[in-house]
Amino acid sequence: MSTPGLFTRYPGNPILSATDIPYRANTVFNAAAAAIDGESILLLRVEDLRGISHLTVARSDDGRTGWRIDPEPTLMPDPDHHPEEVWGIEDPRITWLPERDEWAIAYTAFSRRGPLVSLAVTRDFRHFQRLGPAMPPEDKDAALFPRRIDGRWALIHRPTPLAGPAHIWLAFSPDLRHWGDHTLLLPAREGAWWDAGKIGLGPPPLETPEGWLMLYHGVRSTASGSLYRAGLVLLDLEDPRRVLHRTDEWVFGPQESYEQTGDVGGVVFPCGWIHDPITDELRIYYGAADSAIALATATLSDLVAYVRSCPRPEQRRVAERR
Ligand code: BMA
Repeated sequence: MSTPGLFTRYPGNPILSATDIPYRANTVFNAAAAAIDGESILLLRVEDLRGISHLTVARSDDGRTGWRIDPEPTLMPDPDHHPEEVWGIEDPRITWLPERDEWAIAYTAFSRRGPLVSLAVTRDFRHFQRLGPAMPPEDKDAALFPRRIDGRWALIHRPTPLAGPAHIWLAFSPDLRHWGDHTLLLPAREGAWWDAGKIGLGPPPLETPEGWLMLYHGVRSTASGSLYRAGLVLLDLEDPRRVLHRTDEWVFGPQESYEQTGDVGGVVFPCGWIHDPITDELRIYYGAADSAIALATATLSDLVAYVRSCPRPEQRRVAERR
C-alpha cells in the first residue's frame, strides 16, 4: 500500500538483481545514486555467498536500462587497514560536496561490535579515499548534507540505543572527521504507528526552496517479521534541526511480488534519488526484499506539496493529548 498518485513504479522493475552481476553474488540491493555528466550511477550493495557485502558501480545513460556493471567489486571491505569493515560494507548514500569538488559516501561498516557509520570520498567512482568511522557502533543509515550549515558539515544518522526506540540524530563537524553537538532530529513514534520503535534515513536530504526533503524508513515489527515502509519529512532550510512537517501515513510500502518475496520479504529500502531539475522528475532507487533494486518515480514538487499538507509536529502533539 502506498499514497495514491505520489509514486509510480517503473514497469520494468526490478531493474537489477543478482543475475545481472557479472560475478557470483547472492543478492544486490540498497543502492546509492548519483548523476555524473549525464550518466546515472548506482553504487550497489552486493552481498556475496558468504553473507559479506561490498559495493559495486553500475552506470546507465537513462537511469532505467542498459546498466553497465563493473566486472569486479569496485570497493571491497578492507579489514587489514580498517578492522571495522571485517563483516562487510553496506547501504551507501552519496552526497555531492561542491565545496570539496568531490562525492562523499556514507556507508555502514559491519564491525565485530556491530554496524557503524564510515565515510569515504571519491571524484570518479574508481578511486576512493576512506575518511574512517564517523560514528561508533551501533549506528547506521547516515548521509551528509551537501553544504555546510552555519559553517559546519552536518550528518544525519541513526544510533541504536541499548534499550528503547532508535531515533534519527543530527551531528555537526568542522572537518568531516570530528563530530559533535549531537541533536535528536526525528523520533520514532510509539505504539501502533507504522514507524514506531525504529526509523532511519533513506536517501540524502534534498534541498528545495521550501526546505530539506527527507525520505525515511519506518519499521513495524509483526508476528511474521518486520515491515519496512517510507515516509516524508521537511526540515527547515537554514536550521535543519527544525522539523517543519512529517507525513502521518507512510507514502511508499511493499506491495509488488519483488518487494514481498526475497531474502527479507516486506521491505522497501530507498538509499538513492536523482532529481532532474528540467522535468522535476525524481527517480527513487530502493532495495526490494533485500534481493533486488527497483525504481519508482515522483514529481518533486508533488512530494513537497504533500508533506507540507501534513501536520507540523507541534500540532500533532496537541492532537495526541486529546
Ligand atoms: C536494515 C538494514 C538494511 C536491510 C533492512 C531489511 O536493518 O540492515 O540493510 O535492507 O534491515 O532487512
